[in-house]
Amino acid sequence: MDVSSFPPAALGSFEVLGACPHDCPDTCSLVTSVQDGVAIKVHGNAAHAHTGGVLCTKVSRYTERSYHPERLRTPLKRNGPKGSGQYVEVSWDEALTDIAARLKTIAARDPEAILPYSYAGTMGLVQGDGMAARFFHKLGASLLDRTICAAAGAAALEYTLGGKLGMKIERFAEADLILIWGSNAIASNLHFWRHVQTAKRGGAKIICIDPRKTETAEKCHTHIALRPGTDAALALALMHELIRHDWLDHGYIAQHTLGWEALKERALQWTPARAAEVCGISVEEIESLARDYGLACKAGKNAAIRLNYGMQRARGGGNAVRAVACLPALTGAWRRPASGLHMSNSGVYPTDKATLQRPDLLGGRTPRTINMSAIGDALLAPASATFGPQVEALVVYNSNPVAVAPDSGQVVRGFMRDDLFTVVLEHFKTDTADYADYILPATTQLEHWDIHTTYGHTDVVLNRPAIAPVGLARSNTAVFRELAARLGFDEPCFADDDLAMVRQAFGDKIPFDELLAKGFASVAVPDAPFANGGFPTPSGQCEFFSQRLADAGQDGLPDYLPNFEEAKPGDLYPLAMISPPARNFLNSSFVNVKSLRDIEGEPLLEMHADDAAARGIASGDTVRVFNGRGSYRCAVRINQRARAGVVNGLGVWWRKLGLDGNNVNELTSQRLTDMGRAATFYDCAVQVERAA
Ligand SMILES: Nc1nc2c(c(=O)[nH]1)N[C@H]1C(S)=C(S)[C@@H](COP(=O)(O)OP(=O)(O)OC[C@H]3O[C@@H](n4cnc5c(=O)[nH]c(N)nc54)[C@H](O)[C@@H]3O)O[C@H]1N2
Ligand SMILES: Nc1nc2c(c(=O)[nH]1)N[C@H]1C(S)=C(S)[C@@H](COP(=O)(O)OP(=O)(O)OC[C@H]3O[C@@H](n4cnc5c(=O)[nH]c(N)nc54)[C@H](O)[C@@H]3O)O[C@H]1N2
Ligand code: SF4
Ligand SMILES: [Mo]
Repeated sequence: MDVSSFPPAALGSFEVLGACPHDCPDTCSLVTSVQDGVAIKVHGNAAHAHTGGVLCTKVSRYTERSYHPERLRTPLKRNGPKGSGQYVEVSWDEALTDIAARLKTIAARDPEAILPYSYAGTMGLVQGDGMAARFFHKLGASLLDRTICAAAGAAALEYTLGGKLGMKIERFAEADLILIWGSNAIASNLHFWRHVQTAKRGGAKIICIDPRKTETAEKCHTHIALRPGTDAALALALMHELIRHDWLDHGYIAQHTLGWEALKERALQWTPARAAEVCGISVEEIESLARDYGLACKAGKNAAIRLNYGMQRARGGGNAVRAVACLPALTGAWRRPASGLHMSNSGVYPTDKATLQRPDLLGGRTPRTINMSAIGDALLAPASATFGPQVEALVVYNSNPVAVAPDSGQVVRGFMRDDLFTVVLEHFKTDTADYADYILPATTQLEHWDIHTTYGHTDVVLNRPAIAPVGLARSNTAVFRELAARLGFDEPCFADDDLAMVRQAFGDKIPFDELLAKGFASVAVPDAPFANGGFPTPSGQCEFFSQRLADAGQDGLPDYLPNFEEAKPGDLYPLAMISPPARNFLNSSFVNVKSLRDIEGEPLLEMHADDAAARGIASGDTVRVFNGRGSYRCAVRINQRARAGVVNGLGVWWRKLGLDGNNVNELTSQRLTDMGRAATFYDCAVQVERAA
């Protein structure tokens, strides 16, 4: 196949295979229909089993996003106060020359005063941290701790199972019992939901554990609406019941686990009554869940847990994931391929990060690491012996921190600093772009090469350009290549083109011809990875007790850690607020696509009828949601989705579309989780009142 024929010639109709770039476990294989150089429609690839020819609503509107009238088409330079959104068009040459000069001056003083900030706007290995990582490594810039999403769960899984590995997602179709724990699959993991439906048709029982009655919870047989941040208590009480009824696999425990006696002692302190109190649910709900799970496992049936990120965005998120991840080893559920647990399989890929990202270009330097989940504090921190130099320059790509990072009042104060030089590579004038000194127009997935791994299934998916760049947009790689040239970086890797980098991602570990021909290729992963133990932990066992955690001064056993902000009745801020994503947005992406925004309506707080009545609030009222960090006004909807004591502020709206020019992250905090130094978005106490 002639790879130089992408994007296809200007005239004629073509179908181009691509990959969905978004931060979603499904990583769909896309087919873009192109007519005379214009992308007409993006479809799901029917030949890719995980995609099954179906895309979510968001990405089936991808052309609406790519050709959006507000798409950035030229580089822009700020000519008004920070945050005013006033810009003038400049040439690429002018922008890049000035940016290179500014970075060079700062780097000459101290390269660690420069901070790259990026996340998963695209999950592509090349447009993500490919050329950008090479550039910042060579520069010696500060490193970024990429903790905003999954770091607590990832660390917890690593401590317990040894890595991000678990059941194959397609095996859920054969399960007899599925626990969907901390996941709104219909919204955020649609292709997994197909397997749940298959299992359900085959007679499986489906149980959802989620404080919110989501569209997923509604379609399950049972919904357990626990209080946010209490999953570890629930999991320990389940262990209590498994022990009490002897629904255990003693052979598996003896052969393949570490710390059983200590865990048993801990779990026996967690009676269902005690956990029910903590979780705000009934003893019967706990006993019945334990019976379903314990009896299924004891009978050798397939009991599968889909553990997702909802539970780990609170103080004890790592402990919660550890507690749940112990369950399949206690019951021997790991023995069968359609049984066990899946959180992420992203650990299976043989990605050649050393070649892609070139950490060797650091040349022995060890720059400090700045935590992206506390970017507000980092931008406002003065130089000090512990912090290092003040951040003088920020280069943002693939992320919209002003909207998505916690405690956005503080984030905005940081971005407002007049002495901070900010460059934002973007598709749109996002909330973050409004604070940039330069905004550089970036290509979308339809316009560049890339290659993708995923955290849901176990294939590699190739993305090839379907159309030429819109306007003067340039790929992230092109920008960092140009900046490298202007800074005189002459290592050959800075001249690699995107296709060369796509090939470097896996070298010969994935047959590139197959990728080119089909658009995807599978990685060999064992069915039932822990059927015979073989956990990639230091002990080779499933580590109920973790010596590594104990050495780090933490509890070696999983335990329940109350939220930082417990939100008890009578407290100044007595309501717990969670802010899970709206179904038709992807974090803050797609909020500006009108057809999708119209489905979501407006920024919204869901509230239980009792909490509303106590405050004289009626559905449709405008309410003020507030705590010590800030205040946010939006419409309220009183419905069954919210449990008593918990409000749901669906995210992540663009601040500039909010009633007061802000969003729900005005209220969330920068405090970090027990493991992984991750964000605690769902550990947030608020008060709500009717707004005037
Ligand atoms: N449509 C859509 N899809 C997405 C995204 C999106 O924004 N929109 N985001 C993508 C990204 S970046 C990610 S990380 C994933 C996230 O997807 P998930 O891993 O599913 O995580 P969340 O959506 O954060 O939360 C999932 C569910 O957990 C619930 N939850 C909140 N707190 C708790 C708790 O303490 N315990 C329990 N048991 N449940 C709790 C929430 O109510 C929510 O329904 O989805 C991806 N897919
Ligand atoms: N309150 C609350 N806040 C949350 C969450 C929550 O559940 N509640 N979820 C958190 C989670 S899980 C996550 S992962 C983070 C996500 O935070 P982000 O990773 O920042 O995700 P997005 O908001 O989708 O912003 C991605 C941006 O990247 C841009 N982009 C996409 N592709 C490209 C490209 O090729 N080049 C360039 N230059 N730009 C590109 C998009 O236009 C978009 O503006 O948000 C977190 N924030
Ligand atoms: S966002 Fe997820 S479900 Fe939607 S197309 Fe992309 S990978 Fe598929
Ligand atoms: Mo995420």
